Amino acid sequence: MIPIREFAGQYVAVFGLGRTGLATVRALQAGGAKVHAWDDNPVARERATEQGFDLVDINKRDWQQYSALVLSPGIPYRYPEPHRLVQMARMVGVEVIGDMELFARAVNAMPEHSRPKIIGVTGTNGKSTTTSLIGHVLKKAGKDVRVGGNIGIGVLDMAPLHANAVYVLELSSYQLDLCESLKCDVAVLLNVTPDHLERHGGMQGYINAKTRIFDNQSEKDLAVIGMDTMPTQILMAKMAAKRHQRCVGVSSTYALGRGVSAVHGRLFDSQSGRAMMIGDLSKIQTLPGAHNHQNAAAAYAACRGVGVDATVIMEAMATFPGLAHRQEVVGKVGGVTFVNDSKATNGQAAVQALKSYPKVYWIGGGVAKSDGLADVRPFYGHITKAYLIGEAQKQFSRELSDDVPHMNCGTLKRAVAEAMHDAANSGDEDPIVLLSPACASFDQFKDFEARGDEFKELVHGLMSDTERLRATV
Ligand code: UMA
Repeated sequence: MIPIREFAGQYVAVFGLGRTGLATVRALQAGGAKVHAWDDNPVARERATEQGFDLVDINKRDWQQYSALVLSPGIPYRYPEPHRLVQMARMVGVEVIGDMELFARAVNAMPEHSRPKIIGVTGTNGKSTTTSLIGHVLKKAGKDVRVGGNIGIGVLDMAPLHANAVYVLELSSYQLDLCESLKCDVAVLLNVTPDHLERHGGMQGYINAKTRIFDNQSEKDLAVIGMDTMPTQILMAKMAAKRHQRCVGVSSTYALGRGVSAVHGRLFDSQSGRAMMIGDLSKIQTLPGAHNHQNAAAAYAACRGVGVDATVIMEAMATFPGLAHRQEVVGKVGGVTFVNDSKATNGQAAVQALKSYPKVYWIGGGVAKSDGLADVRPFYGHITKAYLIGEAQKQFSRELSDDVPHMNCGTLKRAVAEAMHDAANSGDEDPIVLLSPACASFDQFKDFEARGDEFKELVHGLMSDTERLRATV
């Protein structure tokens, strides 16, 4: 845990008692603050009380006493409209910040020579893979590395700060919105496509939140920018012209004259102006598809940025174990391979998985994003049949129309059973059932992890003993 001493002896309100909130309460209390913690949800309050946290209903308190309101990222801050307690804090001039801001201030309060290094990673898609890949490479390179943030570990729950540590932080647009002082030695922006627009008042607000990752960087710092989406290309042109920091473009679409490119899976470093072949990413099974090659190019640039040798990076990448819920191969049942890509909560993310397989039995649905299947449409040809679940099934059924054979299954359980039946009887060589829902999960599950876990359980339930043993080895 990272104790936060900035508010020692002062009252601080912490709102939201999920992973962020609970870690924040512990860190503030360890630093001597008087914390009033609250959550709108009685279940979350009960859970916190059971864990020994004292709660105070901040709705009923005098807000003049608080030095800050620390808000969890999932709670509306600006749009669609600020939560009532955010409005209350603003009315009385109490600053509203997130856990990343507390972390950033704690780092900035250290003498410059003893600060740890910070690598921040954001983007619409691929940030967890890239964050975890950077962490893996740095660990293999012998660094004292800590991985956290949006990837599932509240930043203040990470090991204490010290000079030789490297913090690799996955940063969501929500977290960046609540943070002003973070200075990343290396900041990675992978891509920007429409997502979470309701929380940022539209696309420009979303882009603004993402680009905050580069705020406070100096000429000694490095910005790694994915060149495969239009907003990031525009940003690269603007930032390179301003020269506040060194900028490196990375791509798996273009062979960049200067930058890091993955061309048909082969990784080239042309940062010096001369292209050097670094290795072949297509041989790494846990990084399938062009999107993962761009993630790897970004991870390579970030690790080079903190001084790791190119050969060491490539060797370490080859041993990357991959991430749960991202194109995770669950196993084979009667010749049918099941792939869990539950993390694909929007159309763009589902496209990345669909691109990797020419023919799949596709399970999709949940709570659709505003653009539904618009991104998926060009890849309809990769879907042999679709099995639809959740709230979105009627909408997706209309969108797929006569172009893709499909059935409304309602539940994941039925979708898995139907897809298994069709795939096993298809006569296809190596048929694949892919869960890559292009939707949020919260109509039927707690989160995408719970959805992916249920998928894996259902698949394990279909396996014979021998297959189950093979899947767990
Ligand atoms: N709450 C209220 N009132 C509200 C809304 C929420 O009291 O109006 C309470 C809820 O009852 C709940 C708590 O706030 O108890 C939840 O807070 P939260 O949604 O911020 O969730 P945390 O558990 O703190 O998790 C957050 C991130 N979640 C979100 O941003 C939605 C996690 O990212 C992150 O791993 C964690 O902090 C640690 O940093 C998850 C995520 O889905 C993976 N992120 C989004 C994404 O990747 O697309 C941004």
